Parts: sequence; structure tokens; C-alpha cells
Amino acid sequence: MAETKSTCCYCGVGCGVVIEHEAGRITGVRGDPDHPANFGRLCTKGSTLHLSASPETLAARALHPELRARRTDARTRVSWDDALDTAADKFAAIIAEHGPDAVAIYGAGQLLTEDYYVFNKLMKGLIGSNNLDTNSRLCMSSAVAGYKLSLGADAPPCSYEDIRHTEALFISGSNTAFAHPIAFRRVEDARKANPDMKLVVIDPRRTDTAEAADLHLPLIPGTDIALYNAMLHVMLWEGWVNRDYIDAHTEGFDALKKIVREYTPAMAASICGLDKNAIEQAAQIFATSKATMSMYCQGLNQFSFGTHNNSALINLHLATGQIGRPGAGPFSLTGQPNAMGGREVGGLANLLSAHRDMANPAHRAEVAALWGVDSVPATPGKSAVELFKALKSGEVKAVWIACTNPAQSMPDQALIHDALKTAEFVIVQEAFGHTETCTYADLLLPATTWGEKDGTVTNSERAITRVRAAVSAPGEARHDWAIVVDFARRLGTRLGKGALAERMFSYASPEEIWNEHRESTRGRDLDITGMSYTMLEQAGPQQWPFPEGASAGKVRLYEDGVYPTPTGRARFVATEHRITAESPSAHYPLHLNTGRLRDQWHGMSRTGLVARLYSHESEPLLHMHQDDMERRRLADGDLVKVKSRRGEVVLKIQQSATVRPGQCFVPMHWGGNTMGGQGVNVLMPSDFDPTSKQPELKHAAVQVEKYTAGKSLVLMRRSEADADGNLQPNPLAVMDRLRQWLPHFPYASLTLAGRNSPVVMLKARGEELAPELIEALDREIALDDPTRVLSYQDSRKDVAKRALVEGDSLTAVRLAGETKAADWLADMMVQGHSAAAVRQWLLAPLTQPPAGQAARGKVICNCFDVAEDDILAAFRAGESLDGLQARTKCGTNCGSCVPELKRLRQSVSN
Ligand SMILES: Nc1nc2c(c(=O)[nH]1)N[C@H]1C(S)=C(S)[C@@H](COP(=O)(O)OP(=O)(O)OC[C@H]3O[C@@H](n4cnc5c(=O)[nH]c(N)nc54)[C@H](O)[C@@H]3O)O[C@H]1N2
Ligand SMILES: Nc1nc2c(c(=O)[nH]1)N[C@H]1C(S)=C(S)[C@@H](COP(=O)(O)OP(=O)(O)OC[C@H]3O[C@@H](n4cnc5c(=O)[nH]c(N)nc54)[C@H](O)[C@@H]3O)O[C@H]1N2
Ligand code: SF4
Ligand SMILES: [Mo]
Repeated sequence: MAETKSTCCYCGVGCGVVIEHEAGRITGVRGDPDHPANFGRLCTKGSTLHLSASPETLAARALHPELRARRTDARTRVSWDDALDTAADKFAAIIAEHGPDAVAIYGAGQLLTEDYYVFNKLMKGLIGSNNLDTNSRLCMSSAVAGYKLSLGADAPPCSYEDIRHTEALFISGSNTAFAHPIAFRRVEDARKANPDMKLVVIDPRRTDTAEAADLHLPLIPGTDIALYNAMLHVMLWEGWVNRDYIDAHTEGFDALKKIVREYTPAMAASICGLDKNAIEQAAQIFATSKATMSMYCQGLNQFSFGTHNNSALINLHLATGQIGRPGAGPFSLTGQPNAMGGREVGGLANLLSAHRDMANPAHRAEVAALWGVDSVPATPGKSAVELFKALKSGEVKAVWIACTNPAQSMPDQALIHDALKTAEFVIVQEAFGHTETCTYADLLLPATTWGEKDGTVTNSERAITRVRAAVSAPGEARHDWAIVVDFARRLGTRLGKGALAERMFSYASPEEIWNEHRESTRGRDLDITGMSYTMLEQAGPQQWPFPEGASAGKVRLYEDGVYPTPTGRARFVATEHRITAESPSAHYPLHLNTGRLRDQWHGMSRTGLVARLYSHESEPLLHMHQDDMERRRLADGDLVKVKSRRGEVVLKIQQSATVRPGQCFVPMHWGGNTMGGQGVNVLMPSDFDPTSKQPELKHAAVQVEKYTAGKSLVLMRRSEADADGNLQPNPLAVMDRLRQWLPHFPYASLTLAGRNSPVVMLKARGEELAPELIEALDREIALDDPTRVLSYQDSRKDVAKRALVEGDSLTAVRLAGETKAADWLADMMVQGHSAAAVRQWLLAPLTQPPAGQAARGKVICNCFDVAEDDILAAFRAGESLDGLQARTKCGTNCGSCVPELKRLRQSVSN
């Protein structure tokens, strides 16, 4: 067995991993004990990375270039030469006829810095347009704009180490326990070491993060600015602001002071739906603790006033001098593993390389000189939402989408699907071939991914880490940077800039690209000229800035109180409360909030391949408060139609104490590949912040009503490992086949269950279930041979069951009509109960699970497979948390479920 050190490809914590591999196959993964982001720890997602690269996942990979000859044709396999020649021909023709702004690139914060760098250089340097945007627009652009507006540069001033030094931690709009779990492990450690440390959580939901807090402020969505302004009001009134700091290091305080005069705690309490005392208490903790730090994420960024959400919070740090010291400062948590790297190379439609300013002619000249071109364009390109609107209107004709899945993740999905249908030419560069966006690819380019790639990423705390390949590329997949370089040379020839393109894209390795990027940072705030690949390999990750001659990177910024603004002073921003793009109305009475699940990553192209990652929340669910459910006569597990002004989805409802009455929550992960319709993002508005252009993905006004139309259908197929350890049938191939049928149903949910012998599960509801439809679906899961299957049918009672028994195992089941026993049956299959145990049930008119038997419920501890029902039963029987952990080991490995275990323990003692 060999080992290769690399970085986790999920969140911006940026944990180091050791990839174990043998004979060209990834066999295991563990945390890198030497990596400063995680010191050996990994969360549920990181610790299952090897399962997302197991042999059967090849069925989900894009392995060969595929091209559609005409818009109406199916794609066929082509050579790389044909693929890239066609792409270059198309781009060149469109540029010749309509100009460089008629093409665009839409990338991602999951590309490596080297990939990003060449994409950016291709668009802004060779093609001569700024139409390069990325999914960071949906993610970090308000944080970027907020930092620049308030502090002068896009640089998070803190480090993870500050968590240990802080006396008061404000977590706002971040469910750190789920979304940055290893950072949250540090918060837990810090509180253990310092029991006086205060944790204040600002989130409309009572998340596991909020549950852990000393003070939780469950504000009405979109009201953060009112809250922070009121906190400043209290600080002024009580004399808690730091006058010396304000005078010495900031500007603009008086204008803000005038505004916050209006924001009395009473006024904010009514805007935010909070208790006035809680606002005063929060202000006191923030201002009077020795070191206050805030960590924040999408709950601030994803609003049409996201930039001011960020600045309003930073205002508090400036007013109290809680910045530039150990344990103090505004720490924006980065979402994706390399959104930071993207920001460094200038990978957005309004940014230039190395934090240069597009509007500044001197900066543009510097970049042009670095790249050896005459000039780079001055007008910002189209940001994400604008880009898809322009594709729809025909203003932009061709788009190259890489490493992101906009047909799932963008708001207003109807617009996105229309845009992709209308576009003249769509290139999708993807590692996995089954995403919603791949459906629209005229040209599909297979890319390598985690475990196969080589380069660097930067995490939330400005630390640059190496990403390394453990195995070679599968099929004909190629590295993202290499595809770009190959394309750029071909395009150059067609644009009559062949020699220039050869010069600009002469790289033979990612290191050569990185060295050029490094040079671009010389003298800038993020100067990394003191680093090298060799250093990163030998000494491990390094934080920027790290200029040539320095002996180490900077742990903390602005310690001297000097800011990268023209005056050297940080700026107070005059922030005012604004209303969300949509307000609840009589017709759409509920606030809809969206966010992350603990064990899934975005559109699930990778986590969705790993059965156990569904066990924490097994299907698309709308979380709603009991009062709102009662008012609508809804019971747990009912189907509901959720409707906004743009679209609707049908999914199951789950009663939840985490949301307040009047609000509901849906995880952002479910797209048209895992549910009926176009996924949850059909509901969300595409209104965006005027400065950051980040859309309001955290809020829509919706109505919710019970959905009863049609008849239910459930299909389940179990897989088992054969003698060689290969799953038969390959569950991912089964899923792929079933996926084709999702559009037939208003309600559908396609998921995996179990662990080592996974079960593919399709739940659906259709207007009518035509016998031909059921027959066709039966065929997909081997239920079509009447001599091999057990059947029971009673059409009067609306019961139809069919099952396949292989050996002693129940391996496939289809229920039509009454499907109440589906979860129990799935459990029986997952746990490998013998077919005999359910034979009698199958062959009788029974529709409910047998008395006393029910589905096992959600799995809390993924490492040791411990379910909620068992945990609650143990607590009710008087077992302590320590006792439970000693007996079942739950929560003792990755620790991701510890906050939830504590919450369950608490719920039983209450
Ligand atoms: N498990 C998992 N982890 C991930 C990811 C993933 O897909 N899965 N994705 C990564 C990425 S790219 C990102 S950007 C991060 C996102 O990380 P987070 O931003 O922490 O995650 P979210 O769940 O999107 O949203 C955070 C919280 O914002 C709250 N919120 C909603 N409205 C408001 C509001 O008006 N004010 C305040 N104060 N809070 C509000 C929501 O209730 C939610 O709990 O996660 C990263 N980590
Ligand atoms: N409602 C709602 N919507 C949201 C959000 C929300 O909170 N609420 N959050 C938003 C945020 S913060 C984000 S970051 C976005 C994320 O949205 P997306 O960017 O669409 O998310 P992913 O599913 O991670 O897409 C990455 C794609 O790249 C592919 N891939 C993986 N590795 C590689 C590689 O090495 N090369 C290439 N070429 N492809 C690769 C993956 O298979 C996957 O399909 O979603 C946004 N959408
Ligand atoms: S916290 Fe989890 S998902 Fe994020 S980098 Fe670490 S292991 Fe990966
Ligand atoms: Mo993100």
C-alpha cells in the first residue's frame, strides 16, 4: 500500500488527508496529523472520501469526451482532438461574428488555483472579455465585497488559531457544526479549555450550532443589519465603544452613528422578532469581552443586501477595536475548498489577478504586462445571474461550464434551464457525468477530480496547501488546467493569435502555472513570493502574505491598525435595514430558508454516491414547525406542495423544532436528479445584491399545502458484494437508469440507503400509475420475470406488491398504491433480514409494517452506524452520554454527531 498526502475536496476548512492506495486504486483515507487545519481529524464527509472513489463509482464518472452533432441529437463519443477542435471552432466563429463578449466561462471555487489561473487568463487575456464568473458569486462574493468595502482588501484577518484565544465567539449565519465541522471541533475544544468563553449564535434556526450556544438569537430571516445596528446603538449608549481605536484607525464613524441612533433595541427587537434584552446582552458580550471574534457564512452573504450584512458586522469589530489581536476579528468562513484561491487569481467577472482592481488603469496595465498582451478589458463581465439571463436572451451565445452544476445550484431554475436550452453551444467540463447540467452539454469534457489532481488550494485562514494525485486519471479524463491550455492554443490559432497563445499557454505542469501566479502577487497584499511548491511539500501549508525574504506567513492581519485603503484607515459603512426581495404575503405566507445537511455536498454528485451519507437525512424534506403543520392539518411524512412565485416542488414534510412558526427550511442539495421537477432551487429568487451581485439564496416567500393527488409507487433494489468485492448490481448504474424516470412524477425521491449492501430507493407519486409505466420500472430493477418474483395484487384495496428473492435475500421490491411499509421494508433489506421474515407480509393484503416493527429512524453517528431511536431509548433508560459512547462508540471517531448527541441527551432530560 502507498500513501499520498493531499487535501479534502469538500469544505473551506481545508483539512489535510492521507490517501491510501494500492494498485492504482484508492483504498482508504485518514486525516493528516501534521496538517494545521485539522491535525488528523476528518468529518463524516472527509472520512468517507475513499468511498466516493470506489470502483463502482466509475459508473458515475464522465470518462470520454462526448459531442452532440446537432442540438436535437444524442451525444456520441469523440476523440479529444475532435472535441477541442470543435470547441475552438465554435468559440472562434462566435467571437468573429459577435465579439468576445458573446462567449463566457462559468467556473467554480472547487477548481484548483492553477485551473482557475488559466481559465482567467484565457478569458481576460486571450479572448479579451471579462465574462468569466464562478459559483463563488453564489457563495463568497458578498464577503469579498464586504471586506473590500470595510477593510480595503479581500483578506480574512483571522486564523483558526484565534478560536483558541477568543473570549466571545459570535457565529452568525453559519451552521458551523454541519458546514465546517472540523472548525467546530476547535470551538468545542476552546470552550472546554476556557469555560468562560461565550458562544453567541445568530441564526433564524435552532441548528446544532445554535443549540451549543450560551445565547442564541433566532432572528427573522434577513434582519441582521437591524440587529447589528442596534447592538452598536447599545454600545454607544453604554459607552462601550473604543474611541481610541475609532479615532486612530477608522473613518466614517459619525455618519454611521447618526443612523444607529434610530436603531433602539426596542425597534430592532420588533424588526428581528427578538427579545430586547437578548440584543442588549449580545452587545455587552461583544463589546466588553477581552477578545471577540465572529465567524460568518451564507446566512449573511446570500441576501440582496449581503455586502451590507457583512459590513454591518465588521462595523461592530471596528467600533470596539475587536480586530488585529489574538482571538479578535471578523472571520468569514469560506465555503468551497478553493473559493479563496479563485479570489486570489481574480477569478470573478469584476476582479483582476492578485486582488487588483479592474477599474484601475495602472492595475490593468500590470496584468497585461504580466501576460504579455496589449491590454485587458476594463468593463466588468457578466456575473452568474446576469450571465444566464444573457444566455437566454441570446446576448451570450456560448458558455463553458466547469466544475459546477448551475442547473441545480442557481436560483430560479426555470430561468437556468431555459438559458441552457436556448444557448447555441454549451460545454460542460465535469468529473461526474450524471449532473443536471450535463444533460444540456453539447460537448461534455471529462475531468479528473479529487485523488487524481495536482495543484494547490487556499483555505479559510489564507493557508495554501498542496493537492496531490494518488491515482491516475480514469478513462480519458484530463486535468482541468491541461484541457484549458490545449483549448487556448487551438483557439489562438483560429483567432490569428497563434504565436501569442503558444507563449501565453506554454505550461507543462501545474507548478509552472503556480509560479506565474506567484509572480503576479509580488508587492500585493497577498504576496506569496516567499513560497514554493517544494516549501509547501516540505514544510506543509503556509499562510499569505508570505513575501520573498520572510520566514513565515502572517497569522493575523491589521495588527498595526493600518488598513489597505487610500487613507490607511478602515471604513465604517453606513448600513441600513433593508427588506428581502420577497416578503411573506397572504398568498405566500411563509419564509423559506435553505442550507446544508451535515453529510451531503451541494448537488450530491460525489456524496450522493456513498450510501451511508444518506442515513442522517434520507430524502428531500421540508422542515416545519408544529403550529404551522397543525394549521394545515399536516402530519409528519405527508407530502406537500411548496410553491413560490416562480415554481413549485412536491416533497415530504418533517416536523421540526429547529424552525420558528412562520418559517420553514429546505436543504439546498436536492435537484432534478434526486427529486421530481427541477429541484428545490426552482423556488428561489434570482434577485441579487447590487454591489456583490450575490443572489438571495437564503430567502423566498412560499405557500405550503398538502399534496394528495395521484398514487404512490416505491421501488427498491439491493446490491451485494460478489467474490471480488464488486457490488452486484452496481447501485449507481441502477440509480442512473431510474433517474430517467423522475420527470414522469410530480413527486419523486431517488436515494440510497444502507452501508455495505446498499439499497437504491425510488419513492414517487404520479397522477395515475399506468400499468405500462409500472412494468417499465419493474424491468429496471429485475422484477420483470414472472417466474422469479413473488406477487400480491388486490386492486380493490389498492395494494400491489412485487418482490424478488435471490438466495435467501430479498433483493428487489416494488409497491404500488399503498406504500406505508416502504421504510420498514427498506430497513429489512438494508439489514439483510432473510426473505422468509417478510414473505408472509408480502403475500397478504397487509399495508402497514407488522405490529411493533418500524423503520429504524435516522442514523446520527455515521462512523459507527448508531440510530436516533436507539440513542433516545438509551437516554430514556437512564444511560449517560459517556456510558452510551463507551458502549456504542458513537461520536468517538469524527465527532460530527457530538453536538446532536448532546442535544438528544438534553431533550430527554427536559
Ligand atoms: N455538509 C456540508 N458542508 C459544507 C457544504 C455542503 O454542501 N455540505 N458546502 C460548503 C459551502 S460551498 C459553503 S458556502 C458553506 C456554507 O456554510 P453555512 O453558511 O454555514 O451553511 P448554510 O446551511 O448554507 O447556512 C448557514 C445558516 O444560515 C442561516 N440563515 C438563514 N437566513 C439567515 C439570516 O437572515 N441571518 C442569519 N444570521 N442566518 C441566516 C441558516 O438557517 C443556516 O443555518 O458550507 C460549506 N460546507
Ligand atoms: N438554495 C440554495 N442554493 C445554493 C446555496 C444555498 O445555500 N441555498 N448555496 C450556494 C453555494 S454557497 C454554492 S458554493 C453553490 C454550489 O453549487 P455547485 O457549484 O453547483 O455545487 P457542486 O455540486 O459542488 O458542483 C461542483 C461540480 O463539479 C464537479 N467536479 C468535482 N470535481 C471536479 C473537478 O476536479 N473538475 C471538474 N471539472 N468538475 C469537478 C462535481 O461533480 C459537481 O458536479 O450552490 C449555491 N446554491
Ligand atoms: S471539515 Fe470535513 S469536509 Fe471540511 S475539509 Fe475537513 S474533512 Fe473535509
Ligand atoms: Mo458555497
